[in-house]
Amino acid sequence: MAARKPARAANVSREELLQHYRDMLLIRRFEEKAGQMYGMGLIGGFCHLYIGQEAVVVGLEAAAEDGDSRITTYRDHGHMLACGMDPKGVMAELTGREGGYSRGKGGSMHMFSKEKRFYGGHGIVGANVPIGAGLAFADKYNGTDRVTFTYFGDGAANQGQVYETYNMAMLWALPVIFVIENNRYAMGTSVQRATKSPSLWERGAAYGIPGEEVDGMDVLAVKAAGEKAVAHCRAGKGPYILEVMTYRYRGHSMSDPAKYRTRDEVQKMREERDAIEQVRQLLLTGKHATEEDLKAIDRDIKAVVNGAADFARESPEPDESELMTDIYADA
Ligand SMILES: Cc1ncc(C[n+]2csc(CCOP(=O)(O)OP(=O)(O)O)c2C)c(N)n1
Ligand SMILES: [Mg+2]
Repeated sequence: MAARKPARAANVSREELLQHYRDMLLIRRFEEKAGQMYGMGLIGGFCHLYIGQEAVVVGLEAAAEDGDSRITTYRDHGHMLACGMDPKGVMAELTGREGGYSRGKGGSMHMFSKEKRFYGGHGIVGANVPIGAGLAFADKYNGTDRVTFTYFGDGAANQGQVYETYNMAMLWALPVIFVIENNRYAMGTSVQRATKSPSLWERGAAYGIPGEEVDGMDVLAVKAAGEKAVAHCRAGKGPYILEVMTYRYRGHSMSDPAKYRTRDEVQKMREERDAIEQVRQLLLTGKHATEEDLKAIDRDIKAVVNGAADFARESPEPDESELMTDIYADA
């Protein structure tokens, strides 16, 4: 990936940089806390952390507007925080408590918010992609100019249903942005081992869908690409593909033997490409903030995350009477 071009930062306001910094840091600190709570046995089942990929969802949410929809995979905590869902409700769901977004019955991979138009949280690889196109279909059918962000991974990009969806999305000019979060690995299989056509966004050409590759460790580049994609969709031109090149620092899930990559590789990405550190440097070198200011932000965010963890611990487990509720929608 190319090094940051300093010119890009010149047009960005102090407030915007600080907002990106806060939003990315909230995800990182939240995920670190979730990792700790998993280790303590307070979170059970599957738990896929988003650490390293923060700039993807923060940059794209900065390009979204109220009323737009988002849908993603099991690696979903960052998406929920970035679209403004309450960290308390997310953490309480991770711990299986009544105060969680799915009242403690969904867990890490199954949370939703009608208010924020966040449609989950899906455990089956690729399965959220056609649902995302369906959301866009509904928006178009209802005559709105809303856009749906449909996130999936590099591994999911080899799923057949993705291509059936591409075909229909282009045929019907659906306002959907397909966001491929290319973190270089599926569960443990590198992109190079899984495919001979590693440029994943270019596969859209077979269906006439435009797209581009984006540096996913540069939140400003992600936002700029997101704005372009949103404008394309809102103008009624149909779908757009963003292949966002990113990296996850932690294992695929909390149980990952990590034999498929070296520690050096992870360390190098953290040291040289970290998205939060890049914004931190822009804030400091541009004299937008001092080390003290940034420490204060970190303290504030840690307080929010600790508050979420306390709320989760104190929230009761769902009552037995909830066992058969929320299975079917009310007619
Ligand atoms: C249909 C299906 N096949 C296999 C799995 C097991 N599985 C869960 S995540 C995953 C890897 C997906 O990798 P990628 O799409 O790159 O997303 P990432 O985890 O890197 O975010 C696999 C194979 C699954 N959940 N669903
Ligand atoms: Mg992946």
